[in-house]
Amino acid sequence: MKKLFLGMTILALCAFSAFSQVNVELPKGPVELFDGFEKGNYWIWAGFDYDQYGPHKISNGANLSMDWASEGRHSLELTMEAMGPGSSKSASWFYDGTNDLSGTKYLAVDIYNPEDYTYNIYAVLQATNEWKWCQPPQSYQLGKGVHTVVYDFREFTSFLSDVRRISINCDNWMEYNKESHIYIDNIRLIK
Ligand SMILES: [Ca+2]
Repeated sequence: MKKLFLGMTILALCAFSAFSQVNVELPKGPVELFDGFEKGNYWIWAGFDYDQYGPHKISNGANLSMDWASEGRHSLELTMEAMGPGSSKSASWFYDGTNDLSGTKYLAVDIYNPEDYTYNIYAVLQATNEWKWCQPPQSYQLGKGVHTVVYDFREFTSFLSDVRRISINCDNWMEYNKESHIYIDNIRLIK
């Protein structure tokens, strides 16, 4: 009986952790708002025309929204197609522009997932004429709820004076049978 109780407790804890919120403590350092989506939308979604960079993406929208915000009144709503058996299960939303992000050590983002699905979210910067791929090791499994995540770009310091693209990406291995969405807001640079 004791063993059964212990087993049930462990199961309950596992279930809790699967839906618990991810709140990464912000590293110390000056914080600068990069995009809070209050001054327009500069983000686009990778879709059919993105095939030259890899397989078809399931991202199909990037729109300003007032449904949720962690800073100001707007966030960016990122939408995805259903993830069927033949789907790439990979989505990407990006901001193209030449930015001097010198001195940036970390990128912090608030993410709201209203769905009953878990998403694997990571960030990538591409820099210089060579579009060097700068991908930090962090990747977060985000269940339903509001999360704050931090990506560590310290190993790419020498490239950050000439950033050409900032992308938020979602890779999943499960099959989700309906279109879904997440929201991002308050993208901060920590220097
Ligand atoms: Ca905002």
